[in-house]
Amino acid sequence: MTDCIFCKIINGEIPSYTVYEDDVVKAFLDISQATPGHTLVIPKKHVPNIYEYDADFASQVFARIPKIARAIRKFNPDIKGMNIVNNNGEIAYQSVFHSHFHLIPRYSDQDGFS
Ligand code: DGP
Repeated sequence: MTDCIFCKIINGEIPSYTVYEDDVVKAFLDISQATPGHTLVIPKKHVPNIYEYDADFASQVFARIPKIARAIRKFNPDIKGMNIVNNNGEIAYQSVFHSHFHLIPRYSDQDGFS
């Protein structure tokens, strides 16, 4: 999709810090880090939200999330937990309309993210 920020990140028009990439998803650091290591996992195919996932697409995308979560956790032993968040629709605080999953590492109960 030509006007989509995340499609531009996938095709390299907008730079990003890549955490993981394969033929189905790309994972990169969120520009606005809720906590250090805050990563977005996005499908390479442009879909605006979760309602557009069929079962096969969902299984491909979802299967990759635990692997990426483990890699982030392994990278920093101070990570004590992780929130995984997926916003759908403006009312649910979605601001980029290319489906994505926030992987937000948690360090302590005072890491500034609630
Ligand atoms: P959401 O509110 O759930 O739609 O989250 C969108 C996230 O996308 C938000 O945390 C900021 C991030 N974001 C927006 N533009 C860019 C960008 O150009 N680069 C990166 N790395 N992240 C972006």
